[in-house]
Amino acid sequence: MTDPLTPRPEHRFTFGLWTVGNPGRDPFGEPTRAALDPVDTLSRLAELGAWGISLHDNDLVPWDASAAERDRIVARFRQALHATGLQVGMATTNLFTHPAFKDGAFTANDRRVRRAAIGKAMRSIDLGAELGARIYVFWGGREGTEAAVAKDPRDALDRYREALDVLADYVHAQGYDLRFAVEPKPNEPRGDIFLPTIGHALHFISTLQRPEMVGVNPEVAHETMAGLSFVHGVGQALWAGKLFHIDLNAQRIGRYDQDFRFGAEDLKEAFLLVRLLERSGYDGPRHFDAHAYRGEDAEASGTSPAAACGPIWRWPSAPATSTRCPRSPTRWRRRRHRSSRRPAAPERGRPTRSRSRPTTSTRSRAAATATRRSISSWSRCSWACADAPTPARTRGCGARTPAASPRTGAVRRRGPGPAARRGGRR
Ligand SMILES: [Mn+2]
Repeated sequence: MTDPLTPRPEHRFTFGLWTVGNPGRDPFGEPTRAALDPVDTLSRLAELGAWGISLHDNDLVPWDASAAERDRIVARFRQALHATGLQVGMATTNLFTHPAFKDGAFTANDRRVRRAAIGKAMRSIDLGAELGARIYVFWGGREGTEAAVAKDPRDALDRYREALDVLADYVHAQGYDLRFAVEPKPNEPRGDIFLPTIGHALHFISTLQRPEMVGVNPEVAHETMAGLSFVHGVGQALWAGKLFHIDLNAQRIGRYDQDFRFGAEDLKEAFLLVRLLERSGYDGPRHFDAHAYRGEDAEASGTSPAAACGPIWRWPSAPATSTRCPRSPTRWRRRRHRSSRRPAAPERGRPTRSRSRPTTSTRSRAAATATRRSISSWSRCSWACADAPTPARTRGCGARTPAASPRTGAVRRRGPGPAARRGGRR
């Protein structure tokens, strides 16, 4: 008889390619071990009963790969997915490693960088859709400041919102079955990051043009860094019908981003989180964003997936698919029965409430046209634009985008923003 605590694909455990394949680099030290081939990672995860993987564009396709190389790499990876039966649970864009993003991506003060970031995100969204991802995460690691005078937070939020609006329109125009999830974090690598907590992100989402297709991807470590209760944050996201994805790991309050294994710190909070997710009927990926220790190989570093997820690996999970609880079969069945009579949890379907959509009904036709134009120009925008040495090269990149603010260079939507609706800026 199969051990009910042995992980199986129906438990929906997923791992980031960047976690299992983490080479052990940290801010003070170079890598301690060789990088793993993503295809090898797939076979190992499949053996261990994982459901899927997640990836940044550059976890799979190197930064400087040619179009032909990219196609070759993606074809080989797709073949491995097919062979192992693993799914891509989530995809995202690396908008933080390249020096061009030193001042941010969507919120950078340099308009060329903002356009290049949107172009890179579009190509990465294409990759995610091609690999079958249904969730697309936005972690704005570089969207912030060290010197607060360098960036008015209101301008940054305008730019951030515009980028997500354009990308949501792009997904819609391409007909992709993809929803967005914003991942909050208070700091690191920036001194302060915009959208620092789940609550900030939930409000920001309510100002978007397509709020129904955007939710959150909260991470244990990120909320805990800020000293907040992760369970309460996740609870509010569930309550709002916005828990689209979740990043599981562990963290001590007030420290740097430790990314320990889930359950490695504060077991009570970990238990309460699992209890909340199970009771809520959350059926998205159970995604581990824990980094392996800095050992020299898989054994020493806990790079092996079983070690990377710790106690949660034995999480019985998904009552609907568990046949019995080894400790108390009767009670387990009773709980399943009760939960099956409950109305569907809000995150199971698309959100039904529409009162949090202040912009859509008031948005002018002109603004819609401007956004459509932006898509067509930005989607042609090449990454090279960010490093373009001459104005002549940049003119071809986003030349038809909406007018920029003469003061800040921020590209604004026509029509009133939230600040104007509140009575204007002072
Ligand atoms: Mn994360």
